[in-house]
Parts: sequence; C-alpha cells; structure tokens
Amino acid sequence: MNYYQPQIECMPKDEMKKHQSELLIRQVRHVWDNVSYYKDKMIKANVKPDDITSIDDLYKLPFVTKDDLREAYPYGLLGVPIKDAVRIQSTSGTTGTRVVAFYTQHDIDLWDDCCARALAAAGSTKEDVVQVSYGYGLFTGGPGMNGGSHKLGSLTLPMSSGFTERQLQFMCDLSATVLCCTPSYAEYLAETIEESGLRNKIKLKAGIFGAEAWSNEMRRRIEEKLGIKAYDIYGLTEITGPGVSFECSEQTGMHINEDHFAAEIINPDTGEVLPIGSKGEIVFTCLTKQAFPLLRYRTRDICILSHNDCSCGRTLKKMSRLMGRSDDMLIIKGVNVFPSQIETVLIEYGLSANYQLVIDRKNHTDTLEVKVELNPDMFSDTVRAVETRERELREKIKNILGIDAKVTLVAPKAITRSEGKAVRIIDNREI
Ligand code: DLL
Repeated sequence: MNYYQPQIECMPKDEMKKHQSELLIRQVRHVWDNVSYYKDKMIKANVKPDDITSIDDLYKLPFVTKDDLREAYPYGLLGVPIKDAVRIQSTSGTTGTRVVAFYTQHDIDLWDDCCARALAAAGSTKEDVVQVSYGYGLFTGGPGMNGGSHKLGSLTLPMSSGFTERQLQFMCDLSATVLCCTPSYAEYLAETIEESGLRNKIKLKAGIFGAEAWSNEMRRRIEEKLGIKAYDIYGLTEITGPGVSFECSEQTGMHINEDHFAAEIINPDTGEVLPIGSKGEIVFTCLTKQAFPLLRYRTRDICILSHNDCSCGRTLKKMSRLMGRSDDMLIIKGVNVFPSQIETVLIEYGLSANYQLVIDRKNHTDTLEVKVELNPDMFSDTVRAVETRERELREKIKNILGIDAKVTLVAPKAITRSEGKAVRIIDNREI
C-alpha cells in the first residue's frame, strides 16, 4: 500500500484555494474565540473574523513572531484547554529562545499524515523498513517521522540520533531501506559505512534529510556514497515539525502540505507580501491545527515559492531549498555576512560543506576564520598547494563579502561531526 493521497496532493489549484479559504475562515474564528493573546493583536490591527472571507484576505491578519512566542510563553498561545492537549514538542531555537508547541490528538494525526506523505513521495510503502535517526524527545524530527512511518504501515526503527555503531548494526541486520536523519549525520554515516567496508551490506534505497541547510552538492555526495536517492524535508516546531513540505522524485523544491499550511512570501524588512516567484521570508498559517494554531508565523527562513506543474502530478505549491535566514546574518567588522554566502564560495571551489566559521574579537576588532575540510583527493597536496588554495579562497571571500577572512584548510573529518544539526558558527565575541 502506498500512502499517496492524490485527491489532496493533486487537487486542482482553484479547488485547493477554495478549500484553504473555508479552513482559514474557520481557523480565524477558532483563534479569536480561544487565543486571547492573538485576539488582542487582531483588535490592535483593526481586523475582525468577519473581515476574513477568503485566503486572499490573509494579508489583513497580524504576524506572529518569535517575540510573541517569548511573550506568551508558555500557555499564552494555546488554543484548547490543557485537558485537550496531549503532547508538547520544543526547540531551543537558533537564538536560544525556548519554543514550546502543543498538540491535540487530532494535531498529531494530521502531522503523521504530512510525514507519511513525505515518506510516500520518496517511494516508501508498507514494505519498507524505515530507520528514524533524528533525535527523539523534545525535538520534532524523531516523533514526526516515526508517526509518518507508522501511518504508512512500514516497520519503523526508532533509533534516535547517535550511537553510530549501533545505527549501522541495525541498518545492516534489519535491512533498513529508508533512512531519516539530518543531512550532516547522513554524510557522517555514509563516510563511516565506506570506511568500515559495509557498503555491500546495506539495503538503503532512499533518505529523507532535513532540519538544517544542505546543498545539492552534498546531496550528490550522500547519494553516491549510499547508493540512494536523497530527498529534502522541511518543517519547524512552531508550525508542527517535519512534513510542512517535502520533496518528490523531481527534486526541484518541496511541495507544501497546503491543506494544512498556507504559505506567503514577504519582504523581511517591510512585511509586504511579495508575488509568487520572489525571494523572501516564508510565512505560514496553520489552517487545521487546534492546540497551537499560529496565524501568519514569520519563520525567518528565506526561499522562493513556485506553482508550476510538477512531473510527479502534485499540484501543491513548492518552496525552494532554503537560501538562508533573515536572522542568521552575522555582523563582522560592520559587514553583513550570511553563512550561506561563504558556503557557496567553498562549494563552488570544490570543497565540502564541512566548515566552521569562527568569529573572535581582538583589540576591539572582529576576526573571522573560515575552517574547511580538504576533500580526500586534495589531502595529498603539498603544503605549498594548500597555501595557494587558502590564498585563493581568501581572495574570493574578500571579493564577494568585502571582508578579510583567514582561511584554514584542515584534514578531512577534522571538524567534529554532529549527530543532530551541524554546528557551523562559533561566535566567541562577548557582546
Ligand atoms: O528542524 C523540524 C524538522 C525535523 C525538519 C526533521 C525536517 C526534518 P526546528 O528544530 O524547530 O524544527 O528548526 C526549524 O530548521 O526554521 C529552518 O531554519 C531549519 N530547517 C528545517 N528543515 C530544513 C531544511 C525542525 N530542509 C528550522 N533545509 C527551520 C534547511 C531547514 N533548513
């Protein structure tokens, strides 16, 4: 059995719009009646539930931001009585703010559905053995993909992250066919499999990797090393967890589960809604969630939305790979630096995505060191050749970002691998 739901995933675009409109009208009423924090925001913005008559009216509603979550912590945005909520999930967030999201059983059922669709789009069926190596517990990765895999009817291995030796033992012994984890952990597992000569013992055919930024080059490397097709999956705790959007076989962006989440792209500086195809911050509205029904949540994630025909037949809008965050901008020596800009320089130069940006402040001046691993085939280079590469990279970074960074090429695997999300920025400045 396959969990593909063509009646929703391939719904004609105008029908989906009508469906979203009905859901939004109901959801705004639910929030107005049950979330006084948001009702106050609506009153301040001079909007009433009756002003929302279709999905085209979404722009009239006020945004919810991380600051709102902080202010309303812990129960201020809860949309149901505590007795009706059955679960929390949480994240520390990139800025250290704790986010606590709530779920009713209905919310968990729809979340499982979203993750099951993601697994099905990657070719999984009930015949598969799905190894879930995202963290379990407060992090949404493990519980989300676990629920999706159950819904699909697949045999599920709830491994959580870490304990790499045990991961590989189960992967081989139980013939896992689908792997779910962060792309950086997938790459680490792939390297370990290669080194331990286990390649012909693994039966993986697909991987569903998300929760952090990764590039197409990294995808190719993982696919090659593991002999699989690697799919991207996106989501965030505030909105539900993994499964907000997922890739299909075309691998040209992630289809959004639009029957549960309405997406908009805005200018992150002005909040203005931008036309489809523009690059900007993606904003989500939960159309069906009961316990944590965020409306117009500003994700800070930068991407592009598209609504072209897809060869897989799905009509759901797609979001591109993330192109950075509007809040991960570093200010180094007064210059705005996005880590993704540096990553692009490194990858275009043919290096791996295993890098770290180390920022220090000495004598009131910021310094940036870019540490990046050499590819194994470059490792035998002479010291002189390595120095030349470092100099070339330094120039490229200076040309693109306008700042002088020390570039240090280190041995393959010298940068500590993470079992969850990769740690790319070490900011030692005391500000
Ligand atoms: O990372 C949920 C998740 C788990 C998604 C497993 C996919 C797989 P949070 O910890 O709340 O939730 O972090 C959410 O992670 O706003 C993005 O900045 C980033 N992120 C998530 N998926 C991707 C992705 C989970 N596919 C934050 N590519 C989001 C790039 C991603 N960044």
